[in-house]
Amino acid sequence: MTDTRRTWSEAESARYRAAGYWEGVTFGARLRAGAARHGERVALVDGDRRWTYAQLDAEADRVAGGLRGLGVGRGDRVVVQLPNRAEFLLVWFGLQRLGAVPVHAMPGHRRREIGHLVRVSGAVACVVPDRHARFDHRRLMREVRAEQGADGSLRHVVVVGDPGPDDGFVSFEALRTAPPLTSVPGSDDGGAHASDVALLLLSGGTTGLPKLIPRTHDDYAYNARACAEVCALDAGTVYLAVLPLGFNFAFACPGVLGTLTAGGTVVVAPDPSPQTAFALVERERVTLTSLTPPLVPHWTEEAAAGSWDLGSLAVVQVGGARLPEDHARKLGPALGVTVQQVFGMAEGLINLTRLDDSEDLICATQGRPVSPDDEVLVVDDDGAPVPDGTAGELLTRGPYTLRGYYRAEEHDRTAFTPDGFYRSGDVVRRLPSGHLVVVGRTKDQINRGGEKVAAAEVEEQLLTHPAITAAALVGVPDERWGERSVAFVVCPGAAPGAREVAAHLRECGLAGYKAPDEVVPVADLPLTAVGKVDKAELARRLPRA
Ligand code: J2J
Repeated sequence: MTDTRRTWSEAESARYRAAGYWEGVTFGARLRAGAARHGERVALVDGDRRWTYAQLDAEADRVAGGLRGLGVGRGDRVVVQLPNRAEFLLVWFGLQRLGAVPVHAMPGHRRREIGHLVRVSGAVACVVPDRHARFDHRRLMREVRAEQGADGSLRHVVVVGDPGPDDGFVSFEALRTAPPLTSVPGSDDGGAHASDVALLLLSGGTTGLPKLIPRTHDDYAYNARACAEVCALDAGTVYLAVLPLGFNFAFACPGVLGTLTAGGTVVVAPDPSPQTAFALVERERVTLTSLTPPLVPHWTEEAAAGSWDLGSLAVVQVGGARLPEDHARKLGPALGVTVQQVFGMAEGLINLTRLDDSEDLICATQGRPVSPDDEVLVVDDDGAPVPDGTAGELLTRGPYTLRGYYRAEEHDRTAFTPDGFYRSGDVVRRLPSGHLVVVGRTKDQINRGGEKVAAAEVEEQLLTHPAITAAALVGVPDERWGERSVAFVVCPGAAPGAREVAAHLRECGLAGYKAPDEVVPVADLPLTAVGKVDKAELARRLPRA
């Protein structure tokens, strides 16, 4: 299949290069340069294991050597589904060294999501853990492999840990002992160009099937650097990766890549609990971390209750979903940090509150764009710009915002305006300072504490349940998650309960976090004047808790 990706025009590209946003350097070459500059500094910490920049660079060569032995090369896509462990980054940089393209999967993804990612990306390999969170990923990969069949693109499954018996799965450890890719000029990145796609991120999605987001070396490196500048990162930065590494927020806003660009240290946290995180903050003198809103009350409570030394921690970012203002106001004093709100999207645009913003801006807004060349339009239903202070849909275009999804031309026609603005589906108000306040959304998606659920994807699977003849998934306000999902179902006979529905969706191969929190039987689904399911009306019918 050819890559018909829509991208920036020549003129725009020239402008972004001239402005210094796009530096023309691949991630493989960046790692090599980082090793030359920061060689003996610690780049990565996972438990008792540590890698200096020089060691990380050498490790990327080893992993690349092993992957090349499997036939993986420039432009090949590889689905990476690994939990927060150093191996995520060893694999990621190994792929960059070959000019290959990691596809970021989430640890919770199951047969349907992984199968879809493999199919759409045409991936030649998947990298998975043996087991994680009491789930056997080898079993999942056996199912995916069987489903793809011999005609599919998938050639290899690499397992971090025990590959299991006679499946033809490759052990990551064995891969690392293959002859390393030699460090000769030109072998830094397999000959990739900085304008090539460097990675594919998964969109939160609004349709039946999630879309892939192509990010180039040029644009993604700028994304990380622009965020790093706003956060004033330097070689003294110690970033704690609490959220999944595959999540754009933790990876590049500024996250892992921003920290490594600055010569700092990345520490991976195996779980997001405040106990685990605070112990790492103490031990590694962490300066920066990032959270989603549901974690905030737990972190705030534990900081007050425990006797932790959080003195090194300077900034805590919160984003991915709306942070209640009073949670924001309590977090800073409880941890003794500056809070930074982050309103970002894997598609591109990142908004950050500034470290020296007033407390009101920090607590009550979701920040402003990180690049002077981020173009933001707030428009009404007819696409006409609205005055500051009025709510409207956020459209955006700029040096690190995609112009088209990966192999999704049909979808692109509605997801972008004719002049290349991405329709975010977020409803915002812009203040005269440029700060944005997220007030709602036009897209049919549920944001469950930062985890995005495309209503259409779940509804499609709900209809495969024999008892359900019609279904609508609706987001309703929730104390803990910000929003929870309620499935309204029409059933001629007995309606299944939430547990049965969850089991059914699991059978369908859907990630667990997409199962509805509640299932409500209804006689019929109300329609709007234009004949769409009236989800606002359904939400109103729900008895208030
Ligand atoms: C309200 N809604 C928000 C916020 C994202 C940094 C931070 C987050 C993401 C992310 C990211 C929000 N308040 N503070 O990629 O780099 C909702 C919006 C947005 C969608 C994007 C990053 N921060 N959102 O969450 O691609 O609806 O990226 O369009 O997963 O999350 O989701 P996603």
